[in-house]
Amino acid sequence: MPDLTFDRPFPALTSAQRYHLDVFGYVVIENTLTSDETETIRDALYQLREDLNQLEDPTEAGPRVRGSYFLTNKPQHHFMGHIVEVDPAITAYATYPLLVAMSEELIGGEARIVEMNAHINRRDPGADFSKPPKFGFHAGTDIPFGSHLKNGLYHCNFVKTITNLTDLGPEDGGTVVVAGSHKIEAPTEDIVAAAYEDRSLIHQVIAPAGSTLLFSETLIHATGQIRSDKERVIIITGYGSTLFPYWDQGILSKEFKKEIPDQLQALFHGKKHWTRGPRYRELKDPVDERQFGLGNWAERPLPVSKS
Ligand SMILES: O=C(O)CCC(=O)C(=O)O
Repeated sequence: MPDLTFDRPFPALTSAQRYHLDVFGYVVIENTLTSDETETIRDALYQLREDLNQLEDPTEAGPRVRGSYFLTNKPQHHFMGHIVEVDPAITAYATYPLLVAMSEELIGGEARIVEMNAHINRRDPGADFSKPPKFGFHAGTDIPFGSHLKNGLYHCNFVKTITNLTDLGPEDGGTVVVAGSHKIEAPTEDIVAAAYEDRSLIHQVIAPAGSTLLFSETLIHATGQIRSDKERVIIITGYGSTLFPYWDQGILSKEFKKEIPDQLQALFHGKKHWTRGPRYRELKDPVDERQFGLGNWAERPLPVSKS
């Protein structure tokens, strides 16, 4: 009997979105969240920052707030780790059928959550705006291990969704990527040097609040430079193939574990075996147009039987 799972669209991307993803290693889907959902998640993150700021030791070693802690704690930058059980709206984001399905489409198989965090950041007071910016470019997995092709389409076993909860104009520090680097097996520093030589190779997220960047972790990426007066808030879920372990300090509380319904077990815990639930499309396959709202994470409907 197949493992119990929950209903989600497939394919989740249009052919054009899938093509963009293949060519550049990323795609931005605007307005995956409504403005109310965006505000609710943003408020939950502001509250988390406030709660963490009350702690004597808000680091990984400290007592934590519902599992979360500061990875970076500077006046201009709060990076909050392991936020998955901080607030039901945040858990709903991690289990949002549309985003899970988009990630699975890029993985080429069933997904599990491997990482969840958020950044709230402002312009760096020490930044030198007289020169073109340098970024903290990195990738999360290497091309030979992370990638495979099926039906001519690119797949990666570690992917991320980053949703901006504030509007991102050109000066507002949207994530930057070296376009197409998910397929270039040259040393990262050589690719980055080429991109600094021709900055049109560096693409930056510019999108209204509530939009989602989906990318493969083979793609070289970084935080953009904030030049405006605006604060940026983003929420990130990392998804991997179900046979992968959790990436960082992802210890779920006993109370939270008890709340996870059967159909979300694999999404939270992965699987102990190697049946990774392949999910493949062809480029021409039409998008599944069913609408899946953010909804209530503990009540995700089961798949509709096709018989
Ligand atoms: O801050 C950002 O926009 C990018 C975050 C990032 O580099 C990551 O999640 O690996």
